[in-house]
Amino acid sequence: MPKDVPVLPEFVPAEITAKPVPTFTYRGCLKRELEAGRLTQDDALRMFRYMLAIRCFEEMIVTLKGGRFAPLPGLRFIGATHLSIGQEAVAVGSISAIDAKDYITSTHRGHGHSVAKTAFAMDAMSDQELLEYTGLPADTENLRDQAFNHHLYRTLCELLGKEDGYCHGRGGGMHIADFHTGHLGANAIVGGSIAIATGAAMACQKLANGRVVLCLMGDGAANNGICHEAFNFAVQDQFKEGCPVIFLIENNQYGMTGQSVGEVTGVRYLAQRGMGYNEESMHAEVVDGMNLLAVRDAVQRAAELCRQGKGPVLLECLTYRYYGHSLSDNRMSYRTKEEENAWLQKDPIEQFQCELVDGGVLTQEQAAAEREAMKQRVEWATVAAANSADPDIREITRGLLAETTSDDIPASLATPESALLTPYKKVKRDSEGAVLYRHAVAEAIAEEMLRDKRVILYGEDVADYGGAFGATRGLIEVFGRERVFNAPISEAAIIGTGAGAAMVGMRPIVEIMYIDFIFMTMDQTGNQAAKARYMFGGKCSVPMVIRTTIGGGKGYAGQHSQSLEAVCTQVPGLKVVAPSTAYDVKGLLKAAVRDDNCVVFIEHQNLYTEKGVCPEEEYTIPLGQGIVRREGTDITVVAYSYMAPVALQAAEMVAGDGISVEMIDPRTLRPLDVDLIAGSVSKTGRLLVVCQAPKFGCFGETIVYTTQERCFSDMKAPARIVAAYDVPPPMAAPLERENLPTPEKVAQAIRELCGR
Ligand SMILES: Cc1ncc(C[n+]2csc(CCOP(=O)(O)OP(=O)(O)O)c2C)c(N)n1
Ligand SMILES: [Mg+2]
Repeated sequence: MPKDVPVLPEFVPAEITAKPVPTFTYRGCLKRELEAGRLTQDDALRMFRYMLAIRCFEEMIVTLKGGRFAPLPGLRFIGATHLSIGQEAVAVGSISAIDAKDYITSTHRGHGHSVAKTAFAMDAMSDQELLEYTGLPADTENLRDQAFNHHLYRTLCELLGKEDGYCHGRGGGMHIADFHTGHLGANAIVGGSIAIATGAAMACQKLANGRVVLCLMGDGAANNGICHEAFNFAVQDQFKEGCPVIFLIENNQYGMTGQSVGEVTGVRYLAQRGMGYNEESMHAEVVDGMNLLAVRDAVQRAAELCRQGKGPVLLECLTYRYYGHSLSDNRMSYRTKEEENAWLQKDPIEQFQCELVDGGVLTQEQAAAEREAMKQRVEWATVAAANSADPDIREITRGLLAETTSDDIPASLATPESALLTPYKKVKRDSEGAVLYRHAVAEAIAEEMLRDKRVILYGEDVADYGGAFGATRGLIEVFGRERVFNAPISEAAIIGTGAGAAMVGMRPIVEIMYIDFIFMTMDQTGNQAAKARYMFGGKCSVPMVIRTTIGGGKGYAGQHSQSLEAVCTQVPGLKVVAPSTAYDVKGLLKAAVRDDNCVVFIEHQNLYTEKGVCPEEEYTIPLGQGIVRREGTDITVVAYSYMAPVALQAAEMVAGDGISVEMIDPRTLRPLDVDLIAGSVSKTGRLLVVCQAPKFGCFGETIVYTTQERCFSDMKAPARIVAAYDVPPPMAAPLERENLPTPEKVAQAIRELCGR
């Protein structure tokens, strides 16, 4: 399909201009907001209380860190202490301005975001919903007050690593999340959630659920590569309805100690950067982040733009953290008392208290009583949390992987025929019923997209071109650009947005053209997509398939021929699949799409043009089940992906020497079918693993170790691995030939192991 916009050689002299970025435009005050009916006294009081809650919460951590909380004399807080005292107006102002159903992503300095998000979400619940959500008894008096106390308790439990914590103590303060109330997670990787927020927003737009995503991020995060990738991803012209994400830079002037202005950036305001991304300068604005009402006003307008299909929006809220980066930081080594005092004069809570008094909502005495009451609530919650149960150590693995799939979904989720641009036709079989491996890939994707409209496909060049290897050719003609689209060359954002979209209800298939580029994504793959479920206490699923390819033998050398599967199998939380036949690639890919976990699906470039029998009928192959490709009695040879046919050829070669090879293709690397392999090795007494990766640390080592652990006493010889040299893949044909396992090399190893 040709592109919508032709690119012609038009060279017109002119100047590039950008939409200006307004700064500090808010001129309102509480009194006027109340008079205009934009706020009620009750709203104002609640916002004041939530700011107080955040401050008291953070002050309690200071006390606990010093071991000075009298009711708990032995308790010393362990874990990170990134406090947001001074920044309360940003958390409360911004979250008060979005709907309870909207999402947020947060940062390592996110206690305030967590306190505010769930508090506002609880305010929007009915009594019945609140009872169900909190688990409080039905006859609870002052339910709303008690529910808020309960929320403080659960937040403190998470910080103290307790079972009652929002993430059951798996995440702690830096990875707190509450998916039930739209909190998609704090993130201890600076910038780690910017693409997740973008993907969640893309999903909201595609699911047409009217929600927006508020991405809270630091000024330091704005300098991380993923920020650029995510900003560009969000502004793409092809998202015609806009991407409803508000990037809110909570600029507290410093990273850890590096200062944004005058040191580690070249701009006065980070919001200026919006000018580089689209014609609207991302609707960027600079906001007084010490003024709750200014933040609220800006975020309300931003959310409105997002809901009108005009997102994304970039807001920079200027604020200040009164403490250091953490409690171990000597902040006076990089800033002055004068600077701190200047910001203290702008204290968000003091400012808002004055507004409350001016607006007739509270008297000074009542405000003081509110402060004392909140302090006591936090103290109560702290004692209760400290005395609550630790997680059970026998349940250390709980929550890592989802046990569920989307096998049984209602027919209403199927793609209606009317939504297809052209009717879908199955791949033509040859007289034996065989198709190319790459056609089996496309067929699996098409079938799953038909079956479930939440499945989308994107990656570099996957649309019109069909991917670098033609494996997705033809899909855009059927499903259109809404569901099959080219991504920018932003590998990290491809995975990060996929993870975000998956967290809020889509089932993305994303493509990383060569596995070599997975290194570009390792935070998003290894720290985000893989870990989210466990860190967040088993409360979210990331049903995403990362399709990628391995290769070798084509002279593409060090950065386009690697076999990096072990980089992925090392990370708990990922499933890894590496099929070797057309039949398997279809059945396994369909199962991977339905799996509720993040699956790295490794296709082999050399196999794309191999044919194999592949029924048109519906079938899936369960992840984690290997297959015996050839039965034998003398030795077990384990090989996957392209090494499987290599090993089978070797088995043929040694058959002439009277050696009977049992060849196993595990198909899924994680979880590995150890039962099948160990059962075979118990029978044959010998194990050889063939791997295309460099030998040291290759996945073959894992196969060897886990097998020997099971059946060492049955083994007649030490296990062996035939793998590549411990070098990056070389280009020169003789070197590359020497580097890769061949049937001859495998046959030789088999003979040696069998003493022939
Ligand atoms: C990718 C990454 N690099 C470095 C760190 C260490 N680190 C933790 S917080 C932080 C500062 C982040 O600054 P900013 O984004 O402005 O957030 P703030 O701490 O000011 O809230 C750094 C460098 C990290 N956690 N992740
Ligand atoms: Mg900062």
